[in-house]
Amino acid sequence: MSARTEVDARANRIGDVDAVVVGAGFAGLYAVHKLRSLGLTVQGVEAADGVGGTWFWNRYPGARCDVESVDYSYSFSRELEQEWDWSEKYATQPEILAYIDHVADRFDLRDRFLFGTRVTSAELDEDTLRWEVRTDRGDVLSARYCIFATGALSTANMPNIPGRESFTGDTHHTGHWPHEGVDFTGRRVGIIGTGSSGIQSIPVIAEQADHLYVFQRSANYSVPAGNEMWDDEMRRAIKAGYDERRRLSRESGGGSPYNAHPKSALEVSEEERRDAYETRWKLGGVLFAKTFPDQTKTEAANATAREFAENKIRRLVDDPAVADKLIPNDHPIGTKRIVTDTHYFETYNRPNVTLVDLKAAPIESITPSGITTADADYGLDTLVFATGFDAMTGALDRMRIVGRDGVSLAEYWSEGPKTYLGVGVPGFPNLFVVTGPGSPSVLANMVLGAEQHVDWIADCIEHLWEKDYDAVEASVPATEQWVEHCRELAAQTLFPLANSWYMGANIPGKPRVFMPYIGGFGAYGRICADVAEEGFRGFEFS
Ligand code: N01
Repeated sequence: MSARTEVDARANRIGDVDAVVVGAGFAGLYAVHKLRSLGLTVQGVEAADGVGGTWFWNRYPGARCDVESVDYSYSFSRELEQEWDWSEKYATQPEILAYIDHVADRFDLRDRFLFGTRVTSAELDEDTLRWEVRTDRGDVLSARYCIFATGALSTANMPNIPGRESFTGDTHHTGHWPHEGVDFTGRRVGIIGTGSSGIQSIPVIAEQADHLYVFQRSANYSVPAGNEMWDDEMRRAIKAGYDERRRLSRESGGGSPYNAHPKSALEVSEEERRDAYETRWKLGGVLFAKTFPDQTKTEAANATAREFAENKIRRLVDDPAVADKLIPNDHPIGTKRIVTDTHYFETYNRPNVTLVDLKAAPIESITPSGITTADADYGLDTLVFATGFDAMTGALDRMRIVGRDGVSLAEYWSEGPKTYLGVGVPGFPNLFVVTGPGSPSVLANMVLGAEQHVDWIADCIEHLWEKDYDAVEASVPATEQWVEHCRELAAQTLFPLANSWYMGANIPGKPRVFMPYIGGFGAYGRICADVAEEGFRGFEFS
């Protein structure tokens, strides 16, 4: 029986709890564990039929994490660290989901969740300062605290291409991949999108499909993962080194135990620069963006990294005309998330793969039998949308979250998300966002980020109890200052130049604002700790 069927059979949950946690991904599971350990009554609610969050949904072929498995794992339990064996450097989606399933069972978290159940609204009762939370299954919960662990990349973006619904073949979005998998054998497959999801799945689909057409609007930078299988000796070394790895990660810019070369890219000799890039390239993946500290800060430094990456792409792709199209020319390298790939560029050397350049000839429509661009018709049996997400705010905006004076979160954020520390929002007392906009979030290791946020939220709730307060709320001045601080930090970088999902640029009509905090994971952690130490400076208590 699926969780959804069980939900249909269950009675609606109606009643009072201390906290509602929305989402059963890494963040939500840890929030339930942590708050329960403080003695709170907690109700988790999860739209999916199981735990895992992004790793529950994104089952497309080739899906892996671009943070090393050993780092992209919980640090709150030494026993868990020691008992779990990662099999490779960059874990696949099934292995990460198995890990999350293990955590849910080991810490007995599953029965705290309503699965197959979507929160539709959360409304503040201004008299009692409690939240009334409603779900699509008819549950009505009253909670003192609402913790939104709804993920930064959880709301799939389906572009409104004319004729989309008319296609008579199979259609899939990478973010909602069927559990039973998709067989591409003998099929003419089209894939729209060359972000991380597209670039990870393209080589695997190409191996199966009769022909794969890649519909690329913008080329993307990608660095090979350099993946490795771990043997027992390596696993022993990893387990012995966890403490130091975590310490370095917490102090780092991105939540992994790596720091940039100590000098500017322009300060070093050409040879030293090339060696540094080569070392990072071999290390694999997204960390290439942080080889030098100024790499995403000045165009001149960035140009050196671009040149290095371009040469690599040219060496990997046989046809120079195809290589030209695969080299990005519209954004500084690293200002869109660099993809971590496995044999991506080489895939274009296969005879059964065609790169369709949508900059040269845009899609005009999707037809019953395929895709029509400005200069050709492509007959397709299967269409894959690797078109990304309404990032960081999408999941929150889609719920009706109503705070003081009847103002909804979507209204309050209509010109871009405004938070204090990415965790609190003025007018929304006792509502906490985990790894929300205004925190390092997607720019850092999301698992350590979630732990840091949840621990901080738990400390804040304990502070409320100690002082005998009912509610905590981000103040307007502290929020305005924080939003401005985040904006200033972003303006000192090249990130605002890219039409990225960090900027909301991938969603028509979304305000163009750089959403995460870019001051670094370590710096952010220190700010949060200072705020807490100073009696939660910038928050108001009632
Ligand atoms: O989504 P994306 P994603 N017509 O937004 C194209 C994380 N992640 O799912 O760039 C044609 O990056 C769009 O084109 P353009 C990771 O943080 C991590 O791939 O807008 N094309 C783009 O090419 C990542 O950054 C992992 O011109 C259209 C693509 O679709 C984030 O999730 C794996 C279009 C969307 O790329 C998002 O990645 C997967 C249209 N109408 C994801 N609309 C790992 O851990 C959109 N596109 C490795």
